[in-house]
Amino acid sequence: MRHTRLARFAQLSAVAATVALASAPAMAEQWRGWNVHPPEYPNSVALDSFAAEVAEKTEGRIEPKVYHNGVLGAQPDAIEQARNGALNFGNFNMGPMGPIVPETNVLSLPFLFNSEQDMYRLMDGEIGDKFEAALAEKGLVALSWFGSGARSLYNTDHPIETPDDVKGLKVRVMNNDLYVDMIDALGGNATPMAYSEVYQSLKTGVIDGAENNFPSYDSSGHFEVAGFYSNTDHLILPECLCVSKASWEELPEEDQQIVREAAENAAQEQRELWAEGSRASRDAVTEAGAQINDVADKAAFLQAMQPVYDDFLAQHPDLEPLVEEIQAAQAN
Ligand code: BDP
Repeated sequence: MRHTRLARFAQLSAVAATVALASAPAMAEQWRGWNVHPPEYPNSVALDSFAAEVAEKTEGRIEPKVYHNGVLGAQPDAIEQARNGALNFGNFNMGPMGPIVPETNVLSLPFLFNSEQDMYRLMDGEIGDKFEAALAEKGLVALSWFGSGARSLYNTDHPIETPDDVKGLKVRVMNNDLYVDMIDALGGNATPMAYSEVYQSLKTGVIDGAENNFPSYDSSGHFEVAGFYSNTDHLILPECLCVSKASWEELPEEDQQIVREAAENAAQEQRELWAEGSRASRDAVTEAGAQINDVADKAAFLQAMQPVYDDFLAQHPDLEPLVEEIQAAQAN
């Protein structure tokens, strides 16, 4: 008797569970996103907008969360994690992407783009499509392009006016051999290092300088420990809002469309915030006592860095047409 009642109870529970499952909304996908910057940084604000738009328009089917401040690890590791699906998305710079997606090294050739506007125009067009295809082959879907201004050199104790002023300086670079070659070409010693370690290394004299744009120089606090910023503008590097291909391929087409549109809107917002944020950061660091030195002869730096092009193209002749295409698209 007892057994029969229990069996009946079990049967009913099973029915109830099935009904509950059928009527509950599909389980939300929790997406984890990597970001190296603090929450108020232009990229971070745009990434949060991306997350909010995706959650809203998919009615909670995808719930992205952005982890700011690099808490999910250093960029090269985060790129690997996004490739293998351990992370769902991230805002990645094309500098540390080079060792993983060789084609993107083209973007790290110094003075490749004449201006941020040229970079945006070309990355938004067919040239950008070629980089997207290369990234996709390595497991990353680049949905839109963010800007990161122009990177310039900064150091602890003197303005840099000519390539000679870099001689003997220990300069931190992002993880990419091309940047080691770039600093070598100026007579300095390059040290590839994680972004999170640069402040302390400048402070303790492990390095004498680094290179970055104004918003990063400002938000990282590097201006406090390396007060001479010299506008060499040697790198205009795009960044992607990239989704892991593994996560992307699981999405129905309707959701892919939503995610793509949200990424495009985020890029629009980031570019606007970037223009404002760059000016504000420049003012803030100046106010705080950093000395900004407008380099009069940037061509001297381009000339000194020419061996980087020659060596790169000697090693990757297959990428020469792409370099030439980018250069030709900016000739006026
Ligand atoms: C910032 C980039 C970030 C890099 C950082 C760096 O936005 O992706 O990690 O520079 O220098 O400008 O490592």
